[in-house]
Amino acid sequence: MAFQQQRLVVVSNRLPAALKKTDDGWEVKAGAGGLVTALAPVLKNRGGVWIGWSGSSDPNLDVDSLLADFSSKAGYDLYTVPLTPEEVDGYYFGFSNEIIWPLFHDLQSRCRFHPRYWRMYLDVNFKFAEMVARKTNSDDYIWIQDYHLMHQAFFLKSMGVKRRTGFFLHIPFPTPDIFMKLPWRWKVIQALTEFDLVGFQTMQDRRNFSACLRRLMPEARVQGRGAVVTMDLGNRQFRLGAFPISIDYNQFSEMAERPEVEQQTFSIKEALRHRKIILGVDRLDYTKGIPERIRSFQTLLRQFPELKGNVNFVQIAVPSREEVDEYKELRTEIEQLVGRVNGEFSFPGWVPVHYHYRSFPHDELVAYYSAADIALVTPLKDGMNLVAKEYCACNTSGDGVLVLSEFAGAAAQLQKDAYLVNPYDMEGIAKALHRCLHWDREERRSHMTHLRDQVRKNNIYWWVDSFLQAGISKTLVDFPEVDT
Ligand code: GDG
Repeated sequence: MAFQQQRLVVVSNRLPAALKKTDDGWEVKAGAGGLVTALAPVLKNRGGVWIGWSGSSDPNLDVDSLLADFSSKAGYDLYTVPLTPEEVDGYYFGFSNEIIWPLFHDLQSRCRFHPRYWRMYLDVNFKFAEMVARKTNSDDYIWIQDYHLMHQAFFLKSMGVKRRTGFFLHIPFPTPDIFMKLPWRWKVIQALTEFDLVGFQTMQDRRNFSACLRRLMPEARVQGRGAVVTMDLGNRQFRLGAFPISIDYNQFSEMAERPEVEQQTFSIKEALRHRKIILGVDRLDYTKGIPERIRSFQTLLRQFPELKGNVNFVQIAVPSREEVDEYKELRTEIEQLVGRVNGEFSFPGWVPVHYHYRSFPHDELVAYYSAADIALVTPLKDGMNLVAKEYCACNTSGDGVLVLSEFAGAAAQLQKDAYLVNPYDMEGIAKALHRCLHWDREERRSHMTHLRDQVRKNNIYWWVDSFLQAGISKTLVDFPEVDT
């Protein structure tokens, strides 16, 4: 069966629909975040199945009928894996978010290696695999998403269920000196080798994985060259590839040109009195470098006082993992910092930092991207970072500048035309901002044109096709290296 026809089954921690309790009962909304933004248009286009958790652990809630309407509008089937509060606590908040998330972002001091988390992670992965086995058949292509579900192929095989499986890691893969700290390193690596294809965001992530694998399984040998290679373990083989995720370029670019969005863009600029706008957009997460970014803006105003009254920093922070203490503390830290910077510099008619702690409707977000003179995307480490690409797609004037962390996966593809910075270097970022604010129109346009071309060409559909081709085709042809 050609890869275009094979039924696609996406499996991820969360379904692309979020359930929210309101005064009138339950509301079903499309989920936020990179994964949903990336995959929803693809499944809608080709049809298929999405398996995941609904976000509710209420045993009395009839999740399936709540989701039926969403599913028929979305154009693909949804199947829910029910999870108890204990399972969510151990597998999601514990193993996924207190161990793998910080460790894979090189922040090992934030890890809590509780054995209970590991046991719950395995139990929940088994539960997911049982659902996959029940709802799919051997002609389907099973595409597992992200670090919550690294044991899917392992459990499917242990149940004797034959499926074609691919796994994509949305976050970075660390170097051996960091990965080896994981108490269950061998079992995690071994489970990943059970997939037919393991995909990473960048060549560097893929190289890190190969280095860890060779450390733990010295018999492993890489065969081939390019973005997709074969890993030979002696008795079996599997594929490894780098597939930088992207966005639906046309959707963003067209939305930015809709008259009502252009009106919003204009209103934002008017409200800020046509001062230069520097924009940050992130889930509120400690990997995104938000406090460091605010301090860099403070440094900019201190070092270049002529900018006072002429520039605004707008930070949109989308609430994320709000139940977790660390995220609550981060929110407080950011709010205090914003207060400090505004207290230091504001004068009547000018408040330097505009901070929004909420999720914006899609069209308003696009209007902000469109209005911004500079996107300041400075994660401490990031698998890819879709915000960087969305900014380019929305910059239809071609006048904007992307200032990008060298530790975002997106830097590998966009390094030639983005202004790369070290997110920890506040003076370096201040200098970069100052320089970009003074770039002439021609320079800005030339870089932005190249950035937009790159994102247009390597868009979300290109990403899906490259992954599925590597996962489903028998031979590996035409997979040039995707970045350096
Ligand atoms: C993970 C990896 C990787 C943000 N604010 C609003 C809003 N957003 C949307 C953006 C963007 C998404 O959230 C954030 O995506 P990122 O890629 O920046 O980050 P993560 O959520 O951490 O995603 C990351 C990604 O997976 C995909 O593989 O790139 O490295 O960490 O799409 O538009 N959306 C709306 N309102 C907002 O206020 N509607």
